[in-house]
Amino acid sequence: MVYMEISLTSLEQAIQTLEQQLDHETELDPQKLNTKYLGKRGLFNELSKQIKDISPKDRKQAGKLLNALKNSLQTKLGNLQLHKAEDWVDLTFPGTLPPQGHLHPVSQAIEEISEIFKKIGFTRARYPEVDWDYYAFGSLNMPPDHPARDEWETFFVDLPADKKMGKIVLTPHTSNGQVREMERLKGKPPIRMINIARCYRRQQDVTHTQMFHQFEGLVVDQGINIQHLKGTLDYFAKEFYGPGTKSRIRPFHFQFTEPSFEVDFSCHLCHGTGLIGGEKCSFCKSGWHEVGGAGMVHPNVLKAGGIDPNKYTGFAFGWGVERTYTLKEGLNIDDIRLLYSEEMRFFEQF
Ligand code: FA5
Repeated sequence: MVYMEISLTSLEQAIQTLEQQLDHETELDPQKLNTKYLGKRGLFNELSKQIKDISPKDRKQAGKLLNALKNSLQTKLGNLQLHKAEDWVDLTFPGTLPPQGHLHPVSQAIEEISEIFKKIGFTRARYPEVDWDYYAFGSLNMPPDHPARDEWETFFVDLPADKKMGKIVLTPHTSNGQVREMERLKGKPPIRMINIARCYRRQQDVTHTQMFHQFEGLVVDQGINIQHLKGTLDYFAKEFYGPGTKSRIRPFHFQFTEPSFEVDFSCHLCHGTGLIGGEKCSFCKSGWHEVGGAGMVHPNVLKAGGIDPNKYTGFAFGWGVERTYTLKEGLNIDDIRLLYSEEMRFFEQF
């Protein structure tokens, strides 16, 4: 066979030239560079074809040289790509925003609830969350040792009782603010209070936590009646849950209101019918969700606050913030304990 023999030396020179060419390369696009040097029809493959023109005795050495060249090209091109990626700044590219936190969903709910009541003239109040038995129970028409205290699964602070005020408790409801608000106004209505605070009870399951929040409304003035209470409930239902929502009151018993009610709001899924496509609504089961209690302020409570029950009447309500909030359309929170977990994937959704 006749062929133009190429010496090992000239192959070495060609290899050196190719390496130098890459060292002084002006092309910037990493992909184009790769194709130019290592592509199917690239410079390396062109050079490798010369191996067939090398004398058989030198071919093994020529193969080694070409392999070393390939490794060197790959390394240099790899480094070049990294380098180019670091250097490359697109000034028109939008910046990366730092991660941003937000208010806890319960704080968001408290803000929204406060705003809704502010629009109809309620003033936000805060009263102690660690308070005397007197404000949590005694002043609310529950004489000492009245068994109704048990209904609230109360945490009692292990300290001696005060003669007049009784023991210290972690307030199990925001109703402790009722007589405190009457005292603040020195027994002189009108009162339109919304008291939002933490409450504590010895309870824990999917709808109960040991620490939770309630919001307590109290209105006292001349001529206040159940219609004012019902109007307020309807107003809140529409503002918080949407225009189609209705409220309902059912007879109940609390020591501090007479008459007393449980308050329900219509379910947003079945619109109060209890049925979806002929089947029982799986969210509410009955068309309604209970959120808390309400009633007309008991005359004994008005008296405890220094208000004349023959002249003034009032209504009060107290609902769980978590309970009220988790019933909002689209939230679908079936375990309120999640609100007090450390599950960031849950909180990032709000
Ligand atoms: C009361 O606490 C009364 N003080 C409400 C009231 C105020 C009635 C003014 C009349 C006038 P009740 O124990 O039902 O009532 O609690 C009211 C609401 O608080 C419940 O419906 C629920 O929404 C919420 N709640 C009670 N316990 C817990 C708990 N452990 N975890 C979360 N929410 C709770």
